[in-house]
Amino acid sequence: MFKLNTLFIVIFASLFLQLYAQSSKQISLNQIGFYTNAPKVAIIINAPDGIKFYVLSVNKKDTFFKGSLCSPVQSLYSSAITKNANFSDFKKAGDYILYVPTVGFSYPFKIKKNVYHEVAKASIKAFYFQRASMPLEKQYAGDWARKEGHPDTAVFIHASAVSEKRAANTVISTPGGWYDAGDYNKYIVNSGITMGTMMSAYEDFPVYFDTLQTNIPESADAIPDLLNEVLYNLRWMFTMQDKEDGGVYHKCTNAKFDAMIMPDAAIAKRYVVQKGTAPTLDFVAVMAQASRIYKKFSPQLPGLADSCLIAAKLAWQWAVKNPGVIYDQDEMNKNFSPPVVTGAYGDKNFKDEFFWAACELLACTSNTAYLDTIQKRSINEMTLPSWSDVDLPGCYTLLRLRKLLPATANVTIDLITKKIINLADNMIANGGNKAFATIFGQSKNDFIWGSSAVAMNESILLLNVYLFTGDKKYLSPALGNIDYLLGRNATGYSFVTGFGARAAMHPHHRPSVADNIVAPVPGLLVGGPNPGMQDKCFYADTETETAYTDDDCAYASNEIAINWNAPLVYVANAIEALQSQFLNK
Ligand code: G3I
Ligand code: 9MR
Repeated sequence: MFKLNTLFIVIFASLFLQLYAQSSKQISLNQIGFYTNAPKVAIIINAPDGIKFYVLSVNKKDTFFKGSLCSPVQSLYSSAITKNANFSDFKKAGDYILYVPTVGFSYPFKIKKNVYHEVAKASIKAFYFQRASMPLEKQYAGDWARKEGHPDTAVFIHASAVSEKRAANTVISTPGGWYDAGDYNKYIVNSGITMGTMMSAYEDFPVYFDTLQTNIPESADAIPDLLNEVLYNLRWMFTMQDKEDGGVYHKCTNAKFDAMIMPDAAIAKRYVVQKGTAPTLDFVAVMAQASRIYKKFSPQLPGLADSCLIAAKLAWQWAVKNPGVIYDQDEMNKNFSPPVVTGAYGDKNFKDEFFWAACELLACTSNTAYLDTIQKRSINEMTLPSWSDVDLPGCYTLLRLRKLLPATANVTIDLITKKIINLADNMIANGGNKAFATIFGQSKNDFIWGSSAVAMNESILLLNVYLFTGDKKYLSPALGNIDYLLGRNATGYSFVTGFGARAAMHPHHRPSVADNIVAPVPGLLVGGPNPGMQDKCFYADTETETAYTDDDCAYASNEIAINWNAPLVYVANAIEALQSQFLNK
């Protein structure tokens, strides 16, 4: 009888557990985990009143922590009503799940040191997976090994890009570099902000990066892997400058986007199109910053730093002579053939590009001629960086290298410092988006095409302000946006492929779609919620903060892009470098 009863209880218990075996989508939390001493919050969506939450072992046998849910909050950007489960006081390293009676179990998560080490490394490795003009070998690429795509050794001068020595259809060679995104084109403007962000990560955390290995073909050399990766794109950028006059072509591209095919199958004719002020100035900034950074590696890379600076100065001269050359693709297509309909990256305001380029040049030449341009730029309202907005990267450089700059720059730098601190303080002043306990998402305007990168650029700002003020109040909000990306958001997805039990599986990324491998290429940051939904795909959820669909059709919310991955590289690695602030002593 006793045995029968026990059997009955076991069967009943296992049925009960199976009922809840599937993790509840109502529990949004960072699906990777937390540092021991960091804030730890899960968000329970539409939970009944008066219930508690429990932190359990993954096998659900042991209960480690019990707490009450906070009062409900109506989200401002969706119909979700959320309750906060705060278990920051629980600091024991291990593997756990959260249990909320009547709601269910969360995805598993860890509490430990180095908790973001793998995602931080993968965010850099993602750039290796984006490399054009070389095969990805199994020993580095694992399951995602693939053939070489786009040698780009025979690229045509488009009719829009004709110059005295380069008639239409002249062939040039512009190999290497990273594919921009889910498409296979290579755009200088977007490379600009991407490279600036990656190199700034190195400049801010050199000791950390000097030993970080990502298992790429260059890993055995004496150069840190982050800089090996950056160098791959830098060498491509060199080839996009016309050495005759210093101007830089806007992009190396097909006329039309490829189908969803592998790189080696994408063999459409490639062009470089019109030179422009934006690509040329972004090129200046990147080359100047590179000349500074790679100088340290002159024995391994003889002449590189000098070549970068020469290229930067030549490009600067072109931009000064051609200060207003916009890239207006529609206009271009009225005048030249074939029409080019790939990504436009068509900025029209170059004040910030002049500023950034001048900052980087000042920082490596100390030539006060550049200070003029810097001082002329009156930045009324600081805005987060994006492909078209590059004031802040310039500001970060001035602040970072302040001690090395001419004293005449001090007044300007003081002013900029105040404005940046102000921007950061405003960002954290009201506690951010209360429904998800993140700084990101407090404004409707955060949810743009590539919103994930807005979150990461906010964190970069906060981390920079921490670096130059030493004030720790900026750290937890910066970390909170990592929680957002890894699952504590209104969609419940982790937006980093390969990381988290419910991570994006179907990014708009041609190799991931075409390679016949179930898992997407790992370490890629998808764009995230974008109520614009310009792709016109089917979205089951369409509210501001839920307008995301894990479908490879959805390029407006589920594409990946180098300028989004780069701020993830900065933040995930910076946080790992600074983690002692979040660990129990
Ligand atoms: O600037 C306006 C702003 O004033 C307005 O409030 C807001 C309202 O939606 O729109 C803003 O413009 C947006 C612009 O990005 C700047 O953020 C446009 O709506 C939006 O359509 C535009 O999206 C860009 C998209 O290309 C389409 O051109 C994305 O920023 C950009 O990241 C994306 O980049 C593509 C490349 O073209 C091709 N390769 C893939 C890559 C990623 O999707
Ligand atoms: O694949 C393209 C993606 O990289 C771009 O971000 C996006 C917007 O420019 O366009 C995608 O290409 C689509 C094209 O614009 C319209 N036809 C469908 C294409 C997607 O397969």
